[in-house]
Amino acid sequence: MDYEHFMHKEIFEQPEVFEKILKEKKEEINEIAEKIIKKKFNSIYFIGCGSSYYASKIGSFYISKYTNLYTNALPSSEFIFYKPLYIKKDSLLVFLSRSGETTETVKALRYAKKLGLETLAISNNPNSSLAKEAKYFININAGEEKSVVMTKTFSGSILILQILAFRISMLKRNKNIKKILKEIEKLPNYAKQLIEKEEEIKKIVNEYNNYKIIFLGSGPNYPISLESALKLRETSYLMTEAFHVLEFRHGPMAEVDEKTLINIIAPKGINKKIFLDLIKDIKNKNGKLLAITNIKEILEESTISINLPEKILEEISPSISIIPNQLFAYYTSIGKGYDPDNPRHLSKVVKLK
Ligand code: F1P
Repeated sequence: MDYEHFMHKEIFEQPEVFEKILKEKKEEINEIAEKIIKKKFNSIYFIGCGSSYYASKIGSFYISKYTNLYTNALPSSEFIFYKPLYIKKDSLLVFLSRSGETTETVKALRYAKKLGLETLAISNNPNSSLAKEAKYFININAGEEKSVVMTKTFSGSILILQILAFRISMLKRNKNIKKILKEIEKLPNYAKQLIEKEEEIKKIVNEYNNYKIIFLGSGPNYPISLESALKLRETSYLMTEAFHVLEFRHGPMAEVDEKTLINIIAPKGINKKIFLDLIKDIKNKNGKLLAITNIKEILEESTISINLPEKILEEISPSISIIPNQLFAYYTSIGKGYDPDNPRHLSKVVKLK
Protein backbone atom coordinates (compact mmCIF):
# COMPACT_ATOMS: atom_id res chain seq x y z
CA MET A 1 0.00 0.00 0.00
CA ASP A 2 1.21 3.49 -0.87
CA TYR A 3 0.88 6.09 1.81
CA GLU A 4 0.68 9.79 1.13
CA HIS A 5 1.69 10.70 4.67
CA PHE A 6 3.84 9.18 7.39
CA MET A 7 1.00 9.59 9.88
CA HIS A 8 -1.17 7.29 7.73
CA LYS A 9 1.63 4.73 7.38
CA GLU A 10 2.41 4.83 11.10
CA ILE A 11 -1.26 4.30 12.05
CA PHE A 12 -1.24 1.23 9.82
CA GLU A 13 1.96 -0.10 11.42
CA GLN A 14 0.33 -0.48 14.84
CA PRO A 15 -0.59 -4.20 14.55
CA GLU A 16 3.06 -4.93 13.74
CA VAL A 17 4.31 -2.79 16.63
CA PHE A 18 2.02 -4.68 19.05
CA GLU A 19 3.16 -8.02 17.66
CA LYS A 20 6.80 -7.07 18.16
CA ILE A 21 6.23 -5.86 21.71
CA LEU A 22 4.32 -9.02 22.62
CA LYS A 23 6.98 -11.22 21.04
CA GLU A 24 10.16 -9.45 22.10
CA LYS A 25 9.49 -7.29 25.13
CA LYS A 26 7.65 -9.42 27.67
CA GLU A 27 10.72 -10.83 29.36
CA GLU A 28 12.42 -7.47 29.64
CA ILE A 29 9.26 -5.90 31.11
CA ASN A 30 8.89 -8.82 33.47
CA GLU A 31 12.43 -8.26 34.77
CA ILE A 32 11.53 -4.66 35.59
CA ALA A 33 8.32 -5.84 37.30
CA GLU A 34 10.42 -8.26 39.39
CA LYS A 35 12.77 -5.43 40.37
CA ILE A 36 9.80 -3.30 41.42
CA ILE A 37 8.63 -6.09 43.75
CA LYS A 38 12.12 -6.91 45.03
CA LYS A 39 12.93 -3.28 45.82
CA LYS A 40 9.64 -2.94 47.69
CA PHE A 41 8.63 0.32 46.02
CA ASN A 42 5.46 1.73 47.56
CA SER A 43 4.65 4.26 44.84
CA ILE A 44 5.09 4.64 41.10
CA TYR A 45 4.88 8.07 39.44
CA PHE A 46 4.55 8.49 35.68
CA ILE A 47 5.92 11.65 34.07
CA GLY A 48 5.82 12.96 30.47
CA CYS A 49 4.66 15.75 28.12
CA GLY A 50 1.87 15.89 25.52
CA SER A 51 0.87 12.44 24.25
CA SER A 52 3.50 10.94 26.53
CA TYR A 53 1.76 12.59 29.50
CA TYR A 54 -1.56 11.02 28.44
CA ALA A 55 0.21 7.64 28.16
CA SER A 56 1.51 8.34 31.69
CA LYS A 57 -2.05 8.78 32.92
CA ILE A 58 -2.92 5.36 31.50
CA GLY A 59 0.10 3.80 33.24
CA SER A 60 -1.06 5.34 36.49
CA PHE A 61 -4.61 4.08 35.94
CA TYR A 62 -3.38 0.50 35.52
CA ILE A 63 -1.12 0.60 38.57
CA SER A 64 -3.96 1.92 40.73
CA LYS A 65 -6.46 -0.64 39.40
CA TYR A 66 -4.28 -3.75 39.43
CA THR A 67 -1.70 -3.28 42.20
CA ASN A 68 -1.77 -1.93 45.73
CA LEU A 69 0.94 0.63 44.96
CA TYR A 70 0.25 4.34 45.25
CA THR A 71 0.49 6.07 41.87
CA ASN A 72 0.04 9.37 40.08
CA ALA A 73 0.82 10.93 36.69
CA LEU A 74 2.35 14.37 36.29
CA PRO A 75 3.34 16.54 33.36
CA SER A 76 7.15 16.84 33.44
CA SER A 77 6.99 20.63 33.84
CA GLU A 78 4.74 20.46 36.92
CA PHE A 79 7.13 17.99 38.53
CA ILE A 80 10.05 20.39 38.02
CA PHE A 81 8.17 23.54 39.04
CA TYR A 82 6.43 22.24 42.17
CA LYS A 83 8.82 19.53 43.38
CA PRO A 84 6.15 17.50 45.16
CA LEU A 85 7.23 16.76 48.72
CA TYR A 86 4.99 13.69 48.95
CA ILE A 87 7.29 11.73 46.62
CA LYS A 88 9.18 9.51 49.06
CA LYS A 89 12.44 7.57 48.66
CA ASP A 90 10.59 4.29 48.14
CA SER A 91 9.12 5.55 44.85
CA LEU A 92 9.92 4.61 41.28
CA LEU A 93 9.68 7.44 38.77
CA VAL A 94 8.78 6.40 35.23
CA PHE A 95 9.60 8.88 32.44
CA LEU A 96 7.84 8.54 29.11
CA SER A 97 9.04 10.22 25.93
CA ARG A 98 9.07 9.17 22.27
CA SER A 99 12.22 11.21 21.58
CA GLY A 100 13.79 10.89 25.03
CA GLU A 101 14.99 14.48 24.51
CA THR A 102 12.04 16.71 25.48
CA THR A 103 13.63 19.38 27.68
CA GLU A 104 11.16 19.24 30.58
CA THR A 105 11.23 15.43 30.74
CA VAL A 106 15.04 15.26 30.69
CA LYS A 107 15.17 17.97 33.37
CA ALA A 108 12.59 16.09 35.44
CA LEU A 109 14.67 12.89 35.23
CA ARG A 110 17.82 14.75 36.31
CA TYR A 111 15.97 16.34 39.19
CA ALA A 112 14.60 12.96 40.32
CA LYS A 113 18.13 11.52 40.26
CA LYS A 114 19.36 14.47 42.32
CA LEU A 115 16.69 13.60 44.89
CA GLY A 116 18.10 10.07 45.00
CA LEU A 117 15.00 8.50 43.42
CA GLU A 118 15.07 5.42 41.20
CA THR A 119 14.17 6.03 37.56
CA LEU A 120 12.81 4.06 34.61
CA ALA A 121 12.68 5.57 31.10
CA ILE A 122 10.32 4.33 28.38
CA SER A 123 11.26 5.80 25.01
CA ASN A 124 11.48 5.01 21.31
CA ASN A 125 15.04 6.32 21.22
CA PRO A 126 17.68 4.07 22.83
CA ASN A 127 20.37 6.71 22.17
CA SER A 128 18.53 9.50 23.93
CA SER A 129 19.51 11.35 27.11
CA LEU A 130 16.57 9.73 28.89
CA ALA A 131 17.59 6.21 27.85
CA LYS A 132 21.21 6.77 28.85
CA GLU A 133 20.62 8.55 32.14
CA ALA A 134 17.75 6.56 33.67
CA LYS A 135 18.60 3.61 35.89
CA TYR A 136 16.31 1.29 33.92
CA PHE A 137 15.19 1.60 30.31
CA ILE A 138 12.55 0.03 28.09
CA ASN A 139 12.80 0.67 24.35
CA ILE A 140 9.33 0.98 22.75
CA ASN A 141 10.98 -0.33 19.59
CA ALA A 142 8.19 0.90 17.31
CA GLY A 143 10.56 1.83 14.48
CA GLU A 144 11.17 5.47 13.57
CA GLU A 145 8.07 7.67 13.77
CA LYS A 146 8.50 10.36 11.14
CA SER A 147 5.27 12.27 11.63
CA VAL A 148 5.37 15.03 14.23
CA VAL A 149 2.14 13.69 15.75
CA MET A 150 2.49 10.52 17.81
CA THR A 151 0.49 7.44 16.83
CA LYS A 152 2.32 4.09 16.93
CA THR A 153 4.73 5.15 19.69
CA PHE A 154 1.77 6.27 21.82
CA SER A 155 -0.16 2.99 21.49
CA GLY A 156 3.10 1.00 21.78
CA SER A 157 3.95 2.68 25.06
CA ILE A 158 0.46 1.95 26.38
CA LEU A 159 0.88 -1.74 25.62
CA ILE A 160 4.22 -1.71 27.47
CA LEU A 161 2.58 -0.01 30.48
CA GLN A 162 -0.29 -2.53 30.43
CA ILE A 163 2.13 -5.47 30.42
CA LEU A 164 4.17 -3.87 33.22
CA ALA A 165 1.14 -3.28 35.46
CA PHE A 166 -0.33 -6.74 34.77
CA ARG A 167 3.03 -8.40 35.52
CA ILE A 168 3.42 -6.50 38.82
CA SER A 169 -0.13 -7.54 39.64
CA MET A 170 0.65 -11.19 38.86
CA LEU A 171 3.75 -11.11 41.04
CA LYS A 172 1.52 -9.77 43.79
CA ARG A 173 -0.57 -12.91 43.35
CA ASN A 174 -3.63 -11.43 41.67
CA LYS A 175 -5.20 -14.61 40.30
CA ASN A 176 -7.49 -12.93 37.76
CA ILE A 177 -4.65 -11.36 35.87
CA LYS A 178 -3.66 -14.47 33.87
CA LYS A 179 -6.84 -14.18 31.82
CA ILE A 180 -6.09 -10.54 30.98
CA LEU A 181 -2.49 -11.36 30.03
CA LYS A 182 -3.88 -13.91 27.59
CA GLU A 183 -6.36 -11.39 26.18
CA ILE A 184 -3.67 -8.83 25.31
CA GLU A 185 -2.17 -11.37 22.89
CA LYS A 186 -5.16 -10.59 20.66
CA LEU A 187 -4.36 -6.87 20.38
CA PRO A 188 -2.48 -7.09 17.03
CA ASN A 189 -5.50 -8.75 15.49
CA TYR A 190 -7.93 -6.29 17.09
CA ALA A 191 -5.80 -3.41 15.76
CA LYS A 192 -6.01 -4.88 12.24
CA GLN A 193 -9.81 -5.07 12.49
CA LEU A 194 -10.00 -1.38 13.47
CA ILE A 195 -7.68 -0.18 10.72
CA GLU A 196 -10.05 -1.85 8.27
CA LYS A 197 -12.73 0.66 9.35
CA GLU A 198 -10.84 3.38 7.47
CA GLU A 199 -13.47 3.92 4.75
CA GLU A 200 -16.28 4.16 7.33
CA ILE A 201 -14.30 6.76 9.27
CA LYS A 202 -13.55 8.75 6.12
CA LYS A 203 -17.31 8.95 5.41
CA ILE A 204 -18.09 10.07 8.97
CA VAL A 205 -15.42 12.79 8.76
CA ASN A 206 -16.93 14.10 5.49
CA GLU A 207 -20.46 14.07 6.85
CA TYR A 208 -19.65 15.86 10.13
CA ASN A 209 -16.88 18.17 8.91
CA ASN A 210 -18.48 21.35 10.23
CA TYR A 211 -19.46 20.00 13.65
CA LYS A 212 -17.99 20.88 17.02
CA ILE A 213 -16.42 17.67 18.35
CA ILE A 214 -16.15 16.62 21.99
CA PHE A 215 -14.55 13.39 23.27
CA LEU A 216 -15.77 11.36 26.26
CA GLY A 217 -14.21 8.32 27.93
CA SER A 218 -14.03 6.58 31.29
CA GLY A 219 -11.27 4.78 33.21
CA PRO A 220 -8.41 3.81 30.87
CA ASN A 221 -10.25 5.48 28.00
CA TYR A 222 -10.38 8.92 29.59
CA PRO A 223 -6.72 9.59 28.62
CA ILE A 224 -7.62 8.15 25.19
CA SER A 225 -10.26 10.88 24.89
CA LEU A 226 -7.62 13.46 25.84
CA GLU A 227 -5.24 12.02 23.25
CA SER A 228 -8.04 11.97 20.63
CA ALA A 229 -8.72 15.65 21.25
CA LEU A 230 -4.98 16.42 21.06
CA LYS A 231 -4.72 14.56 17.72
CA LEU A 232 -7.51 16.72 16.28
CA ARG A 233 -5.96 19.91 17.65
CA GLU A 234 -2.46 19.07 16.36
CA THR A 235 -3.47 17.92 12.88
CA SER A 236 -6.55 20.05 12.16
CA TYR A 237 -6.23 23.12 14.43
CA LEU A 238 -9.74 22.56 15.83
CA MET A 239 -10.92 23.67 19.25
CA THR A 240 -12.02 20.49 20.95
CA GLU A 241 -12.24 19.09 24.47
CA ALA A 242 -12.27 15.78 26.33
CA PHE A 243 -14.10 14.87 29.53
CA HIS A 244 -14.71 11.96 31.86
CA VAL A 245 -18.12 10.62 30.83
CA LEU A 246 -20.21 11.89 33.73
CA GLU A 247 -18.18 15.09 34.15
CA PHE A 248 -19.87 16.11 30.89
CA ARG A 249 -23.07 16.67 32.86
CA HIS A 250 -21.30 19.15 35.16
CA GLY A 251 -21.19 22.13 32.83
CA PRO A 252 -20.07 21.10 29.33
CA MET A 253 -23.59 19.76 28.58
CA ALA A 254 -24.61 23.41 28.08
CA GLU A 255 -22.60 23.48 24.82
CA VAL A 256 -24.65 20.77 23.09
CA ASP A 257 -26.59 21.88 20.03
CA GLU A 258 -27.56 20.39 16.67
CA LYS A 259 -24.01 20.98 15.38
CA THR A 260 -22.27 19.02 18.17
CA LEU A 261 -20.82 15.55 17.63
CA ILE A 262 -19.97 13.70 20.85
CA ASN A 263 -17.37 10.99 20.32
CA ILE A 264 -17.83 8.43 23.09
CA ILE A 265 -15.55 5.43 23.72
CA ALA A 266 -17.61 2.64 25.25
CA PRO A 267 -16.13 -0.87 25.29
CA LYS A 268 -17.82 -3.77 27.12
CA GLY A 269 -17.15 -3.54 30.84
CA ILE A 270 -18.22 0.09 31.27
CA ASN A 271 -21.31 1.06 33.26
CA LYS A 272 -23.73 0.66 30.36
CA LYS A 273 -26.68 2.39 32.00
CA ILE A 274 -24.76 5.59 32.72
CA PHE A 275 -23.56 5.79 29.12
CA LEU A 276 -27.03 5.03 27.69
CA ASP A 277 -28.75 7.66 29.85
CA LEU A 278 -26.19 10.25 28.81
CA ILE A 279 -26.53 9.35 25.11
CA LYS A 280 -30.32 9.73 25.35
CA ASP A 281 -29.98 13.11 27.07
CA ILE A 282 -27.53 14.41 24.47
CA LYS A 283 -29.87 13.30 21.69
CA ASN A 284 -32.79 15.05 23.39
CA LYS A 285 -30.74 18.23 23.15
CA ASN A 286 -30.28 17.58 19.39
CA GLY A 287 -26.62 16.58 19.77
CA LYS A 288 -25.21 13.74 17.63
CA LEU A 289 -23.37 10.72 19.03
CA LEU A 290 -20.47 8.83 17.48
CA ALA A 291 -19.96 5.72 19.63
CA ILE A 292 -16.81 3.60 19.45
CA THR A 293 -18.29 0.54 21.04
CA ASN A 294 -19.09 -3.16 21.02
CA ILE A 295 -22.23 -2.84 23.18
CA LYS A 296 -25.41 -3.60 21.23
CA GLU A 297 -27.67 -1.13 23.07
CA ILE A 298 -25.17 1.72 22.64
CA LEU A 299 -24.76 0.87 18.95
CA GLU A 300 -28.52 1.11 18.56
CA GLU A 301 -28.93 4.32 20.55
CA SER A 302 -26.09 6.32 18.93
CA THR A 303 -26.43 8.42 15.78
CA ILE A 304 -23.45 6.68 14.18
CA SER A 305 -20.90 4.17 15.42
CA ILE A 306 -17.62 2.43 14.81
CA ASN A 307 -17.75 -1.16 16.00
CA LEU A 308 -15.04 -2.29 18.37
CA PRO A 309 -14.12 -6.00 18.02
CA GLU A 310 -16.92 -8.06 19.60
CA LYS A 311 -14.89 -9.55 22.46
CA ILE A 312 -12.70 -6.65 23.53
CA LEU A 313 -13.12 -5.52 27.13
CA GLU A 314 -12.52 -2.12 28.72
CA GLU A 315 -9.50 -3.34 30.69
CA ILE A 316 -7.40 -4.06 27.60
CA SER A 317 -9.01 -1.58 25.19
CA PRO A 318 -7.00 1.70 25.29
CA SER A 319 -4.09 0.60 23.09
CA ILE A 320 -6.58 0.01 20.26
CA SER A 321 -9.56 2.27 21.03
CA ILE A 322 -7.35 5.22 19.98
CA ILE A 323 -7.06 3.89 16.40
CA PRO A 324 -10.44 5.13 15.04
CA ASN A 325 -9.75 8.58 16.47
CA GLN A 326 -6.24 8.68 14.98
CA LEU A 327 -7.84 7.99 11.58
CA PHE A 328 -10.55 10.55 12.35
CA ALA A 329 -7.85 13.22 12.97
CA TYR A 330 -5.88 12.16 9.89
CA TYR A 331 -8.85 12.45 7.52
CA THR A 332 -10.06 15.69 9.12
CA SER A 333 -6.61 17.18 8.55
CA ILE A 334 -6.28 16.18 4.90
CA GLY A 335 -9.92 17.16 4.28
CA LYS A 336 -8.95 20.68 5.34
CA GLY A 337 -5.91 20.63 3.07
CA TYR A 338 -3.36 20.51 5.92
CA ASP A 339 -0.20 18.42 6.22
CA PRO A 340 -0.78 16.09 9.20
CA ASP A 341 2.91 15.15 9.33
CA ASN A 342 4.07 18.72 9.85
CA PRO A 343 1.51 20.74 11.81
CA ARG A 344 2.12 24.46 11.96
CA HIS A 345 3.95 25.80 15.05
CA LEU A 346 4.89 22.27 16.20
CA SER A 347 8.15 20.37 16.18
CA LYS A 348 8.87 16.74 16.87
CA VAL A 349 10.98 17.49 19.91
CA VAL A 350 10.14 20.46 22.09
CA LYS A 351 13.41 22.00 23.28
CA LEU A 352 13.38 24.86 25.75
CA LYS A 353 16.22 27.27 26.42
C1 F1P B 1 6.12 14.95 23.50
C2 F1P B 1 5.35 15.85 22.53
C3 F1P B 1 4.41 15.07 21.61
C4 F1P B 1 3.73 15.97 20.61
C5 F1P B 1 4.73 16.86 19.84
C6 F1P B 1 5.70 17.52 20.77
O1 F1P B 1 7.24 14.40 22.91
O2 F1P B 1 4.61 16.75 23.31
O3 F1P B 1 3.41 14.42 22.37
O4 F1P B 1 3.00 15.19 19.66
O5 F1P B 1 5.40 16.11 18.91
O6 F1P B 1 6.26 16.56 21.73
P1 F1P B 1 8.09 13.22 23.57
O7 F1P B 1 8.62 13.70 24.89
O8 F1P B 1 7.20 12.04 23.73
O9 F1P B 1 9.21 12.99 22.57
